[in-house]
Amino acid sequence: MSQSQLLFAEAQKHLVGGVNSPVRAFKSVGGQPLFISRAEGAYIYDADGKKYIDYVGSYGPMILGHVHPKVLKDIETALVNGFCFGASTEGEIILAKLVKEAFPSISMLRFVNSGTEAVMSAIRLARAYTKREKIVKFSGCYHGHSDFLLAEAGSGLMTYGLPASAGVPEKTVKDTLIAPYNNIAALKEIFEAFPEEIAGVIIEPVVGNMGVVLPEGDYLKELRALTHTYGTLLIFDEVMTGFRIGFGGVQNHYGILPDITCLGKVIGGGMPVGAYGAKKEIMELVAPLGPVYQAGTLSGNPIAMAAGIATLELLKNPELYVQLNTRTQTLATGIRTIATKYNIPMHVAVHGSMITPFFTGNKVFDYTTAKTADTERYAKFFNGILAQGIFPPPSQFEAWFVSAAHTDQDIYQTLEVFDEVCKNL
Ligand code: KE4
Repeated sequence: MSQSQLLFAEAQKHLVGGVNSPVRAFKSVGGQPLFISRAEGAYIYDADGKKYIDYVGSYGPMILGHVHPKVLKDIETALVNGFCFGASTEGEIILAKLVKEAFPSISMLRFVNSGTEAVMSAIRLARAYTKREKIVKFSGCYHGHSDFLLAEAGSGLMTYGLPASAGVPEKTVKDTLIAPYNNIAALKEIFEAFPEEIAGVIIEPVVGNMGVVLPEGDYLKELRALTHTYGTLLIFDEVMTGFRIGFGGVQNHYGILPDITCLGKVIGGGMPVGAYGAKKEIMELVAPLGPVYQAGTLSGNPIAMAAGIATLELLKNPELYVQLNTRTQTLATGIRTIATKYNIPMHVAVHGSMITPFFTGNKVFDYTTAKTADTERYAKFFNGILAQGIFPPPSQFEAWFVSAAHTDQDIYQTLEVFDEVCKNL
């Protein structure tokens, strides 16, 4: 047995499913989950010392690559000054200013410890600000595991949410309405049905959690106009997309400003950080200024702030994004070429340094089309490339992440393995 297998066997005795987050269990691709011993740059090493080119990147945070020397140094410097105080530190101000510099729609923000916390707080804030209770989310979008967002579309036209998880009471999601992504007509119907009841519309403006799915045409512009018309707050969940295409988010790239932005992943540089922010008029409702309660023992943790500051300061280099996004496009072009060469139906979607190869001949523009992907074929592909030292997400419906540490040689080597595996897929 490999070390990963031995560790997984032991882990299953103590940790649910042997993991601390379900996707890591490799359930949808089969086989044994990897246990990682260390990582550096674009590479991770499993418990048996096997090296992989990493396209999981901790599901987004590791945009600079693992153990970036500057980030490491700044974390070490912070560590000797104390781990956490339950009191404010200058680092929280510095990181907040960097986030505001990147996101002009944010004039005030609050740090939390995860994307889930950021989104949960943003929804509470939207409900308090509008004095309304209904929220709209989109099929296939994931916003963390707070109860009222673990909702999926019911059958038929009515779009009331049904619990997407055991333990979520029906009444908890009765105010969660579900619309298809990239379908403005469906959203208009919801607004016409509940013209004065919707507190917020929350969306992954570019979706990462179906795999990468891009907004079509003027979808985001129409979404913004519709929410303005009905006095509903537009919440961009940029936990994954934040800093993924440039020093900012989808909102900068498409020029559509939301009312509230949720962030996570990259802003912590690998340490646990989430954030939500908006213009002052909205954020001033949050305690201690206003009646919206939200708190957190480790929020603004000085070590996490140091990691986030070092990361964002390094990301203020436009050349880094030109190189990173170009390499991602090279990977995408290479995958498409290989798929065509072997007549494998494939839709490859790219947003900055996020990429997903969907094993389907359909164009993927929403959850229904995403689900036409051949997950068995993806599983075979995944296990084939994993065996040859390439580590992508163990699910067809995730984004792959390229980092600034990936070299042209890494991309070339990845495509060589793809060709080898796709030959017999
Ligand atoms: P966390 O609570 O996991 O920090 O963030 C939740 C979240 C919120 N919003 C978006 C757009 C997200 O992508 C996420 C978390 N993303 C998943 C990847 N599909 C994290 C991986 C995992 O759950 O282990």
